[in-house]
Parts: sequence; structure tokens; C-alpha cells
Amino acid sequence: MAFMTVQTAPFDDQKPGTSGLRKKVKTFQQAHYLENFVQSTFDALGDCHGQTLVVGGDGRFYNQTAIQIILKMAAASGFRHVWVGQNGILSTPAASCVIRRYQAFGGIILSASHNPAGEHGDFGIKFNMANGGPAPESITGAIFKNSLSISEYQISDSDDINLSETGTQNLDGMTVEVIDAVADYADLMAELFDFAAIHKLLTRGDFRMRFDAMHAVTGPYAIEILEKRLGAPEGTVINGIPLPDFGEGHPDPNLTYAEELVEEMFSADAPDFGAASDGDGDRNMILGNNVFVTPSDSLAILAANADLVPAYRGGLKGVARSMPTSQAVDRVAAKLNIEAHETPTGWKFFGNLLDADRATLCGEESFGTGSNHIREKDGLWAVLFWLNILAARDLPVVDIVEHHWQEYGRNYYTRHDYEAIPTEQAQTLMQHLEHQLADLPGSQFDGRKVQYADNFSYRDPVDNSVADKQGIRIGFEGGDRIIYRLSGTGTEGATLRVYIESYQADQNKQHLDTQQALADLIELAESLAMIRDLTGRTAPTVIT
Ligand code: VG1
Ligand code: CO
Repeated sequence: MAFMTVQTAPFDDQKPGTSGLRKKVKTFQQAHYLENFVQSTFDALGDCHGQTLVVGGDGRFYNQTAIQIILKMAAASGFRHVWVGQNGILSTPAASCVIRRYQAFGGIILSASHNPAGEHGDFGIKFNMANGGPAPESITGAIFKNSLSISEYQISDSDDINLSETGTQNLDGMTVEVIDAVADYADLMAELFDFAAIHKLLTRGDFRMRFDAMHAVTGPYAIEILEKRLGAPEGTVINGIPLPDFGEGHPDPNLTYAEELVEEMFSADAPDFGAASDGDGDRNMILGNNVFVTPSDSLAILAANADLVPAYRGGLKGVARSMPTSQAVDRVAAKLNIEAHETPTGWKFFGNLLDADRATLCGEESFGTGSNHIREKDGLWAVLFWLNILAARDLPVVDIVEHHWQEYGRNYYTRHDYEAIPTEQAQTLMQHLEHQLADLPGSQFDGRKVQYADNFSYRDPVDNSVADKQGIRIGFEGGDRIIYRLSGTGTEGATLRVYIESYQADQNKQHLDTQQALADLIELAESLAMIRDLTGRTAPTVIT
């Protein structure tokens, strides 16, 4: 066995997006493509000699092939020790948990999250730091820079590692530890939540729940935690077997893609509680009997009820939400008298706030919620948090939501996505909006006065780094907002996301259909951006 130096040439498209590098599987299958990115990553980290690395992925097509390559490259770059999930599996939150537990130097997570999988689907790779969180922009920028000038990489020519059994193996002097993918994560959940109370709720006979793992990575985690440790009846978890093509589904837990669960939860004989997770296990959707909880409301409700959960009983240090996420949680923070932070989209921006203990709970409108227990958003964690609240309060989901609105008011909220728009059209649309920003403040639309209009810029309060051009915001007096940004996770053309929010304090007006309640703002969002004229689209592809 020996280390080899392989000559290569740069690819010009390896700039990490909102959450790592995502491309079609076919792109990753090109000779040297993955290797270039991995070498560029190791080089951006500095000296890797003697260090410990964590490797795992969401189990999609190409996962195991990529892991074998990464292990051989890690050995050639001097890593001493690698922890890898059995069969190459680690959900994103479990990877973050393992990095922290074993005090690793960092981890490589292979996932394209909710993007479709399979040979013709997407693949992805990202690096997480020693704190367990996604690499900050300073590192992703360095990776991209390296990828543009790379001329060679190092790799071992040794045989593949057997990933199917736990235990220790040797790869050219590097120790590979194949670990149970679920155990450490499940133990951490048991430390955070009142498992005894949740066990009682799930076994008392009159409470039914359903969890849809959507044939993605969360199945084994949900079965172990909900059915084995917490006593929920077998069959509580549906679509629990991870498949390399996610059963040809689209494991994005929302009202459009989680059809099977949504149908059951909105039926006459619906369970009391329903939840789903995404491809890599970091997203969550929360449903009650005939009710859907928006992710923004869910974050606010978790914050308002945090004292019911053992891990957060001491109080929250602060909360953080991505800029397009509704402002519902800000009202809870104001009442609790704690800091509320507004960050750009993407979990990497929460890392410093969590490390500095300035935020305890974080969330995004895109079905992501998490806390300082790890440094990623965490789907099952959110589900367990809700179960803990339901066990403690003994109320239906709908009552918990409505009581929350009564106390804090309701932030009507929707996101309209226009997928796969030709990139040039999307850029023209954003420029057209940008040109209007200077003139908008003070303008009136249907009795709404524009208070501010800008392209969001964020200065991290911990390290003072600045992230510019993070989305166009049009804010009205009273708190209503329209936000536009282009997705940084797609692999085909551009995806325009339009986020619309309106606050309603009047209890008599809190029970409207969301799209109806927001109809005039939706129309205004369309006309300001001229979506129809500039893209030819008459309706969004997906509404959440
Ligand atoms: C989307 C979401 C963002 C999330 C990101 C990664 O990014 O909007 O909130 O952090 O996906 O989530 P974008 O740039 O497409 O809007 V996941 O579950 O893909 O790791
Ligand atoms: Co995800």
C-alpha cells in the first residue's frame, strides 16, 4: 500500500452554496471531480496530520463510493483517525453530534438534503468544523479558491474499507472506526428531553402519532428513538427504510411533498400528532390533527415553551432566526427579555452565536429548527421537543398554536418558490428589484407604507465578518414584509424564493386561510418584481 500523487486540472464550478457543494450525480462522477473538492477542502484546513475526522452521509446513491475515496484521501493527507457511520450513514445532526462527542477536527457530510436522489439525481458534500457546524464563509471561500488552481491530489491505493460492520480497521496507517450511526445521537436526545413523560404519552393508548421518514436517512433514528426507546407502537414510523433513491420521492417535509402523511393528518380519523423529516434528517414538519404548524410559528412556540424541557429549563440565552423567517419568535424573545438575532439564510451563520452562548434556539422558515445541543438544524430534535411540550401541557396541537397566537398575535406567512428559471432571467429580475430600492421607502401601496427597502447585509456580532447581498427586503410600517432571494442549493437554473409575512394581533382575524390573508401582499410582490413579465411564470412551483 502506498500514497500516490495524482495530476489533475481545476473545475470552475466548485463554489459551495448555502449548504456545501451540490451537483448532479453525473457531475460528481467525472474523473477527479470529488477528489479535487476534497483536496481543496483539506488544503483550506491547514495541517491535517494526526487529526481526527468524521465521515458520513444520507445514504443516497454514490454515498459509499464517495466515502471510500474520502477515506483514502484522508489517510494520504495524514489524518490519524476517522469515525465513519455504519454503511456510510450519518444524518446531518448525528454527524454534528459525533464530531462534538469525539472532539474531532471536523467532518465531511455527504448529502444533497431534500434534493431528489438516485443515479440521475443530486449529490452533495460539505465540511463541518470542530464545533460540529458548517464551515464558515472564510473556509468555504478558501476551498473555492483552492479548487480554481489545484494541480494534484494525494490518495492511498489501498483496498476499500468494509463499512457494513462496526469495529476498527486500518487504512495505510490510519485507524478507521466504523460506528453505530444511531446510538450517540439517541443518547444525546435522551439527555435533553423528558423521555419518561414522552414514554407515558406515547403508551397511554389515547394518543396517536405518525412519523414519515420519507425513505431517507431518519428512518433508523426514528425507529430507535420513537418506537424502541419511547414505546410508540411499531408502525408509528412510516417509509422508515432508507433507499439510495429515496423511493424516487422528494424527501422535503412540506405540505406538497409529504403527501402520504398530509393526507392522513387531514383525514377524519387523523392521529394527534404527525411529523416528517428530510433527506439528511435536519428538517422537520410538524402537524396536529387537521392542523399544520408553520416552521416560523414552530420556532416561536418552542421558545415560548422551552421551560418545559429539562435541557432548557435554566432559560434561553437568546434566539436566532434567518432573515426570511417570520418575526414570530422576536415577540417571544421580547417577552422573555432575551436577545433576538437575524442572520442570513443557512445554518453556518448560527455557529458563532451558539458558540458564544448568545443564542440557545435557532430556526429557519425552511423547516429547520435546532439548538445549542449540536451545530446543525435537527429534525428529530424538533419532533421530540414538540412531544415533550404535548406531554407536559396535555393539550391538542391546535390549542397550543391558537393559545400562542392569542398571546403574541399571528404572523401570517408563506413562501412562493419559482423553480428552474433560466439563470439570466432570474438575475434580470433581481437587478430590476435592486434598482427600485432607493426610491421605495416612503411609497404607499394599498395603505401600506414602505419603511425600508434594501439588500440584506449581516455583520456577525461575534467575529465582525460581513455577509452582503443576502436577499432583498421590503419592510412596511407595522412589520409586514416581502423578501426575495435566489436559492443557493439548487442544481438546475435558478430558484426564486419570495417570502411574504403579515402580522395580525386581532384574535377575530387569526383564522383566515394563509393565502387569502396575504392575497394583497402576494399580488404586490408579483407586481413589484414583475415575475410574470420577466419569467413567463404565472404561478409558483411550490407554495409552503
Ligand atoms: C435552503 C433553505 C435554507 C437552508 C438550506 C439548507 O437554502 O432555504 O434555509 O438552510 O436550504 O437546508 P436555499 O439557498 O436553497 O434557499 V438543507 O435541509 O438542504 O441542508
Ligand atoms: Co436537509
